[in-house]
Amino acid sequence: MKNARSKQLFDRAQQFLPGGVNSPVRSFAAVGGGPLFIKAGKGSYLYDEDGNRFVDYMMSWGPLILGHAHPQVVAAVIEAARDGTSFGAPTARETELARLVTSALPSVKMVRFVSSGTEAVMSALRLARAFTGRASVVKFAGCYHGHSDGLLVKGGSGLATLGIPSSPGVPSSFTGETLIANYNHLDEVEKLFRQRGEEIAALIVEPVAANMGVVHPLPGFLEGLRNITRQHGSLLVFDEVITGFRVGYSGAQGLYGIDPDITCLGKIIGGGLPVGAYGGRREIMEMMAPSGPVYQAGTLSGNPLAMAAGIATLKLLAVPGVYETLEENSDMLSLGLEQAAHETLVPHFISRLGSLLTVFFTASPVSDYDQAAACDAESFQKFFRGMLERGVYLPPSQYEALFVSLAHSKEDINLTIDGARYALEAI
Ligand code: KE4
Repeated sequence: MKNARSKQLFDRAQQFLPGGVNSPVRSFAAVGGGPLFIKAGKGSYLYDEDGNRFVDYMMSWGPLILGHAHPQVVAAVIEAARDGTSFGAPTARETELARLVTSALPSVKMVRFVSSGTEAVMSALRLARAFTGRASVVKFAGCYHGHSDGLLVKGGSGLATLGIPSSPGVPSSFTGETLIANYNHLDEVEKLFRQRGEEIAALIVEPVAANMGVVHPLPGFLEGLRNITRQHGSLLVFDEVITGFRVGYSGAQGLYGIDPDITCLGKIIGGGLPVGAYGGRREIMEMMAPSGPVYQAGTLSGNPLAMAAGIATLKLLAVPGVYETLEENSDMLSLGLEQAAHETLVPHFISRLGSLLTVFFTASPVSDYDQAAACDAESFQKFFRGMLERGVYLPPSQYEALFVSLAHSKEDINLTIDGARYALEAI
């Protein structure tokens, strides 16, 4: 595969950008070799600077559920841009996107737009602490909620432990109020709340984990979190930055019938432009300045171009049959990958929910972070490389999800399955 131009661009990028990228996971560090520099995306395809075409399952890490450069999304952004790119003042588009979000998610009566998922989560936890008057926050090992200081933590050994900073530059005083439990281990959460419930402002969870690979909540897990937090006067925060409008038009909360107190969103609601959001019931959200005392602000929050892209995207997702098409094509992909892995005798566990999918290289099911971390990273690396050689671009990490879009055709999926047979035979 030609990659001279990407190499040249990567060498140059590393002179000006740490690691040559603006987000670490793009660096291909987990899969070896340098990253490919992308020139364009169209529908289900990525085109790199060396003229290679790939069927893309990274899809910008989730926002592009309609595929790259959807004509109606592009047209909406161009139309908005003709009237200016930013005003720092309220616009009708912000209210329209807020209306679409609140009508899709019954637990969200009011919403605040920001510019990233990190910003949404950081603000949501500040709000939860203010609303409850408490300081501690519970998160799960293997769940990722953006890079705000208090959430860059890793669990110690054993049961729920105090968060230990997982990055230099984060003082232990910033993570001392972050408590860690294991995903799908409700017993650990029960014990933690018995011990410290009155100190806990919120528990934040990816309702379907997708940052340790796709890991389903076990039956009763989410209901248990809802009951335990309610019982102790803590808020339940659903981080639906990935699952929001991905696993259904009403997100994971609609799929599982759970009403969180605060929901965080991102990715899809921006249609590929920078948008994050957090929302919940009125009595909570009205604590946010200027209606209440909790401060949060942003120069480009509610940016008109991003709002236009989000509105166009959500309107297209509201068309009947959209999620059925995603389900049909994602199921076809999953079955094909399962068949290919079975034929090549490669130990695997394929985890799929809707158009989110992960191929774990392990012989046993994955339901928590320890099991995900025990997967064979070398096999994943060979799989990634083999797929790239056959024109299929996967997220460059075992701990990410493949994102199927409405632009992926049955031909794309058959090409992917053929590529998988080739890639798996090399393992
Ligand atoms: P951003 O700040 O990257 O917009 O969102 C942070 C975030 C919050 N919550 C969840 C569940 C997320 O998955 C993310 C970000 N996702 C990663 C990929 N899984 C972004 C990719 C990257 O860091 O470059």
